[in-house]
Order: sequence, then C-alpha cells, then structure tokens
Amino acid sequence: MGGRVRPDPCNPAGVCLRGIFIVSERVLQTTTLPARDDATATRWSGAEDRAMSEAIRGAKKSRSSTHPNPRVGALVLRGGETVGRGHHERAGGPHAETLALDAAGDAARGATLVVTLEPCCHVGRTPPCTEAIVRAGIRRVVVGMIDPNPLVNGRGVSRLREAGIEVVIGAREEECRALNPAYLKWRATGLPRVTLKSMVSLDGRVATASGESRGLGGPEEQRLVHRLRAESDAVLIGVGTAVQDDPLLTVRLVRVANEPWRVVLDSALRTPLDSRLVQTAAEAPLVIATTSGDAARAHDYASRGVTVWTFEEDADGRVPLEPLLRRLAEEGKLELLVEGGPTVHTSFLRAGLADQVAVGIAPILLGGASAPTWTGDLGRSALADGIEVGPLELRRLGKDVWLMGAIAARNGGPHV
Ligand code: AOF
Ligand code: ZN
Repeated sequence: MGGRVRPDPCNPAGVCLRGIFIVSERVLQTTTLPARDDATATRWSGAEDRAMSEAIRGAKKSRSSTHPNPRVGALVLRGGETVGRGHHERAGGPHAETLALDAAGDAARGATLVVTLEPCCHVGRTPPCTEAIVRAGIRRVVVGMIDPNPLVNGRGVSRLREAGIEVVIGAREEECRALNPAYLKWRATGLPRVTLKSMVSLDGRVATASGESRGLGGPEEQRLVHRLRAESDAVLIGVGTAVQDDPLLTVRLVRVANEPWRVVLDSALRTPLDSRLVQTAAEAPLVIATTSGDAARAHDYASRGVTVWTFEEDADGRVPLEPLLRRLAEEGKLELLVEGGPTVHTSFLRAGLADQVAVGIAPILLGGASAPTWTGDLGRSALADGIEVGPLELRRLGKDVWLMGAIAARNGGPHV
C-alpha cells in the first residue's frame, strides 16, 4: 500500500503532503478508494491547478459556518476559460458543483469540473452531485480531496468513472483539507475541534488573587474574541466563570449570521437564574450540561428557554467531556471555543480533547501566589512530558499580544 500512496515528484501539489497521505492510507485500509497515482490520477494542467486555487478562494467566501457541512468551491473550465463558478454557502443549501454547473449551462458539455471536495453520490438534503455532473456532460473532473463522509468516501469518484468521466484526485490537496479542519476532525473522530482561549497577565495570571479579571484585555483583544466566537459553532465555559464573571458570551463586536450556542459545564446546576446567560436564553441558545438529577431546578431553566443536558458523572464527579462533545457534534456543532476558566481548560488538556490554544497576554504584572494561571495540574512533572504547542502564530493587538498554536498530535490533537 505504501507504493500506491507515493507522491509524484513531478507534481508540485503532491510534494509536501506526507501527513495527508498517511491520513488517506488509514482510510484506504477500510474502503476501496480510487487509486491516486495511476497514469492519469496525479496529473492536472497548470490551468486546472490555477482553477483549483480559485475554487479554494471561492470556498472561503461562505459568509457563515457551513457546519456540519464542509466548505466547498467548484469551477467549470472550458478551453482554459472559466464558464461557471459556485461555492457552498450553508448547510441545506445547494452544493458547490451544482451551482457551478448551473452557472455554466450548456457550456458545461464536454468541459472540466474542478472541485475542492469529491462530489457526493448520495441523496441528502440535496440530490447527488455526481448525477448532475453526468447529466451536464462533463468530460473530466479534477478533485482536491476524497470526501471522508462514509456515504461518499470514494464512491463519488467511482460513480463518475463508471459513467466514463476522467477523474484526477489530489490537486492542491493540502489547501483543500485546510478549508475544513473541523469537518475533517469530526469525520475522523466524531468530535468537534476544540480551541482553548484565555487572556492572561504578562506573569501568566488570569485574575488577581481576589478573582478580578474583567478588563484584562484591551478593545482589540475583545474584538478578536468576538471574531473567534463568530467563527465557532459553540462557546463553552465552566460554572465558576458563569458565577464569577456573569458573562454574556454573545457576539457583539463583529457581525454573525447565527449566534453560537453557549454551553455551561455545571454539574450541580449552580448557574444563577438571574445571570445574563439565562436571561438572554431567548436571544442566543444556552445549554447547561449537568450531572444533577434536580428536576425542579432543571425545570426552572427549561421554563426560561434554557436546554439542560444531563449526563452520568465521570470518575471525578464532573460532566463527562467526551460524551458532551459527541452530543454537540451530533447537533452540528463542530467548532468549539472554550473560554475557561482554569478548571475547564485543565480538564480538556488532561483528557487530550483540545486541538489548539489561543492565549492573549496583557502587559500587566499581577503577582500573587494564589492568583490563578490558565491551566491547573496537568499531571506532568518532567519537562519532556509537557504538552507541546506550535508552531505559534503571534499577533499584536493594540497593547496586547496573541499567541495561537495547535496542540501536537501526541497530546491528543490536532486530528487532521
Ligand atoms: C456540501 N456542499 O458543496 C458539497 C458537499 O446534507 P447534504 O445533502 O447537503 O449533504 C452534505 C454532504 O454532502 C457533506 O457532508 C459532504 O459529504 C457532501 N458534499 N456538501 O454541503 C458541497 N460538495
Ligand atoms: Zn453534492
């Protein structure tokens, strides 16, 4: 099998894809994926490569989350000219391929379709794109990556080839994968992608010893947090933060099509009924995840529009994170922003459930031996056991700086 997934050195798009080929190899073991390196499978022209680049740019145009669907872009090429474009805008809406074919009309006959993701061959909320491609008379299809959706996963390509259409796979695969990190993690694991976000002082404290933390970040930092929320499907905090800070967790400083769900980890149902979170449950969905069997208290929340999810407690007597994450993913919440506090961040890190960290640093020293840092006991004593993050992306935000990085695979993430 190693030979079948060898990158073609003549093909620039195949050179730096080692990790990706390894992921594909795992899929190859369980399915009959179409070969990617037969005589035609890894060759696409310069015009097709440029078209794929444009399709990727198109996929990025979706104004809001397409989750649980992937971002997809497509282009119809005829004699090197683009005659149709399309990108997927939202779950339930038309797929990129059908939009591009519709835009091309009769010009699609005999033309090439370039698409970032393997065309679907199943009836979902929309009809199969493979049939639309066959009907339109497309002669050749250039695919960025195989769709890991178990209903597709190579079958889309097989269906097109059966219909006599030439299909090549892997054009700009790495960039195509990068369009949908949360979708790919979900398909591989059933879990959402998790980002741990925190704001700390220059000496690493999230609050003073007396618990004061509001206003640690400047206005630019606030804006970034709202953008991170807007790009997430759900935002999660622990009940300690809900009680201490009384946050809203809504998106206010940037525009958003759909407010992300707000989720509170609250094993004993301590979230105050008069908190801003509960009082705004009609405007932005609020889920309280608990292990409490207090039906009267749960009813108090429900009557205010709050959703209560009850779980069996984990070994530490807390809300079990993995089942909660699976449930969020089932609800189509594939991108989760965890906004703390330290107990929650620590639980995610200890469980190996975090994919990335985003930490803002304010130019202030708070000191205080009992002032909390953003992580608690991670159960690691040797330097070599530390959780590796990186490479770090650095951003200046007014007086603050932001560091963002992916958690190394050996510590649980990222999964794509
Ligand atoms: C998209 N947009 O452009 C393509 C997709 O629920 P449905 O019927 O829209 O099907 C969603 C699945 O279709 C999705 O998970 C993916 O496997 C496949 N391709 N989806 O939303 C697109 N090409
Ligand atoms: Zn489709």
